Amino acid sequence: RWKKLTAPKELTEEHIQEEFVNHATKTLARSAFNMDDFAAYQASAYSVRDQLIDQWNSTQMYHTTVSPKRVYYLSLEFLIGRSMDNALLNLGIKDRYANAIDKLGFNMEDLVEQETDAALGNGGLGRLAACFMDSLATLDYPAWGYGIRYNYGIFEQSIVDGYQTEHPDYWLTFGNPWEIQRLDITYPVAFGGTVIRSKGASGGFVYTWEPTERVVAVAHDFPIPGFGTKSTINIRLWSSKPSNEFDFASFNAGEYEKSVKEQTDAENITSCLYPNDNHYIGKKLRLKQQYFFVCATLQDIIRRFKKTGEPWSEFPKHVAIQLNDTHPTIGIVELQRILIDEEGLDWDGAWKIVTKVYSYTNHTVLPEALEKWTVPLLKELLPRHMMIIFDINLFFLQSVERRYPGDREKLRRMSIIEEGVPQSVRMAYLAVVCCHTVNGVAELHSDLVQKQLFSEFVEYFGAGRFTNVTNGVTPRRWLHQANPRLSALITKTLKSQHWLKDLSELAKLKQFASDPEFQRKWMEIKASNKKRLAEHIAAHCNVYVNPDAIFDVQCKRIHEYKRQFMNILQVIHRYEELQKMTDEVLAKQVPRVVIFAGKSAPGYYIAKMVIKLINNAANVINYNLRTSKYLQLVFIPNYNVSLAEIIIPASDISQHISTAGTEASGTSNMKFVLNGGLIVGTVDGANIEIGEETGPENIFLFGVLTPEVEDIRHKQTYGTGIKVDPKLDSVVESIRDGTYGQPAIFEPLLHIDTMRKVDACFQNKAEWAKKSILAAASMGKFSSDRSINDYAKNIWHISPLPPPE
Ligand code: 26Y
Repeated sequence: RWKKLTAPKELTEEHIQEEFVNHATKTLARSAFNMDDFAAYQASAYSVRDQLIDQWNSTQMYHTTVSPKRVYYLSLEFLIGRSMDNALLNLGIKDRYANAIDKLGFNMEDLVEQETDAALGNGGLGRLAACFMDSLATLDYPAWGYGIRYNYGIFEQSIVDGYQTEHPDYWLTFGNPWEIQRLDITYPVAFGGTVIRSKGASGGFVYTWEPTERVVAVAHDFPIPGFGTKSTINIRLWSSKPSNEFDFASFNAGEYEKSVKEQTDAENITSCLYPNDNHYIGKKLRLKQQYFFVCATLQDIIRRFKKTGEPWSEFPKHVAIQLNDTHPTIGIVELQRILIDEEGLDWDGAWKIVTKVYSYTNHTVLPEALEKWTVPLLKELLPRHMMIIFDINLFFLQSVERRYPGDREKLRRMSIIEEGVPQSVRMAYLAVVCCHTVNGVAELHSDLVQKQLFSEFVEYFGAGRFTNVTNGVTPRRWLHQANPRLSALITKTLKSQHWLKDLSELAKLKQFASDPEFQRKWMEIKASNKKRLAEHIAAHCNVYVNPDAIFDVQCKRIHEYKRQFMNILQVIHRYEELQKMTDEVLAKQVPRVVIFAGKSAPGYYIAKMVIKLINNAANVINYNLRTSKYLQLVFIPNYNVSLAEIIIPASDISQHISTAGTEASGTSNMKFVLNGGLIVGTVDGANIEIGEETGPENIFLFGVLTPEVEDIRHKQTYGTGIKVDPKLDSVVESIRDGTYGQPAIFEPLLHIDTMRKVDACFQNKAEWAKKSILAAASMGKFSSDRSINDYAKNIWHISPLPPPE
């Protein structure tokens, strides 16, 4: 009877309309006379959610019966963006929905626009986690994402008088149809207090942690549908709430105010996402967030494992845990603690299990981004964990000492504890010592991780512990959804949609790269995407950009190492050159629209000044009536996933110009090329591998290689500034051609040169179209499906488990 009642009904247009009306009238309590686009969006969303829940339930039920090895992806950030369009496309029901809704008087494209982004991440690392979840579902892997359900996502940015201003992103105001609150799935989480050591029954010591603060974690499930499969996996995000037991105690003691404060303190833990990207700030609340979510997550994982009835030794056969950077690293210590203090294993038994379960992805080599919690703070919040970290370090250093007797300096350098006042814990070293595998996110980056960041650990543990998994992006969101017309053209040309499941099939487009008819269609789609972006810019920046110009884009977090400053200098230089031109020469210039977007961390002064400079320059450049035909400049406010979906399909070129060796990978570079944009970039991160795939003729790489950077920094210290003065033209020329050695500190000049090359190329329309097609057709490697298969095979050792039909 249950089976019969829960069997999915055929999803006809009529059924969709029934469900829509049902949710409008019952879930939302609206009448037909009171349905605006937002209500219609909500009604559609709730009915799509029902579809997701059906698939989710059968996927989970099936996984429970098979009990395979699962991967758990732990991340402080999931930058999901909108869900409706993505769910409709992945479930393959978008057309049916659009038709059904159309007949009720609504336009699906308008409804999709009503959704607020789930912006629970800063940038690359958070968006990567979201792409990985899409691939895990699409490839039928048994997988879970775990993280925090922040009440406030990354702040909203507006530009006031040229300056960035921040506004809170309370994204849950009107409820959230894309989550299922699980009031029944809760776990206690404790902080603070002391540890009591006593003699155990078998003679050894036992440790009892008596915490002073208790909160509760409540699960919220975000179903993630795969594309072209029934597999629907889950991101489980935890929300904190006060624990009743505890506040009763204060309440009964007559301390009403105290108990209310404890309530709000508890809820504060999951209030907001820290808006720093690649910059560590040692805030106590952030450490609480980290422990809060891994503590709840491990209880959930262990509960699931215990259902198998198998002994602890079998745990690693059921569980792989991936740490998205060091942010969830305290989870390693938590598992060791649970196994020893709660499950009664001895140290070695617990250690064997822990080290078979965890693996760690490093996303940056920038020293200022590496987490180092101070020992006093860790002791205060997590006294038992601090003891365990000291023990892990002790055993580790003892074995280093055995290998390198008497080398005190080596012990100091490799110690998980950094000496100083106060001492601190190097979280990356802790992760390297405890994980079976450590990976970087692009070939060059993984190389630097091994040679620069962890070189002594590579020597000590062997190179086998270290590997590379080059990042990728999901072609479902970043081509099929963001660029529906290009997706349709590709499907029509390849006579199948299968490329969306196997992106390497894009290579078959290469045979059409010189076909004038295909080029025309390809470039017409680019032109219409540019028009769409131009409309957005008109609405949000009050600038009417020339859609026939080269659209030259740099959108990403504002950071010194990403060198937006160098880019804006190049733009100002270009503007000044235009001023000197006669009308005749001016008329021959290739028009250009330069587009910046991106958020700065609220406390990052220099980055904020770069935003101000861009906006000030825009105010001069755009109002010069003589030259604005040839050069326009805009800063589009509030860069987020939804805006990226408009900008990326509309770019002719995009800039990825970090100092060599600083950008671990970059992932938007992949998205731009996938959409037929060309890269202007340095020899850094994934740019290198993208260039290998496209061939050097279809990417504009410039600048020096990583090993030269150090050398140059040194020279720069003793060198003098350079002036771009016409009188020095010949001098500059000789610098450029290398007469005085590597032209490294003159990268701004090389950047200017590269932009000239772009102008020249753009004038040959057919050649440009060919480059655009060939580059996009070479992007097979950069599907996150390939990344996930790499992880599954080489690190997690898990297999796909497609649900039975
Ligand atoms: C410690 C804390 C404040 C912190 C918070 C966020 C540290 C780092 C981050 C975020 C880092 C990040 O987004 N890194 C980016 O990861 C991408 C995915 O691997 C890379 O493509 C990109 O190059 C890298 O900067």
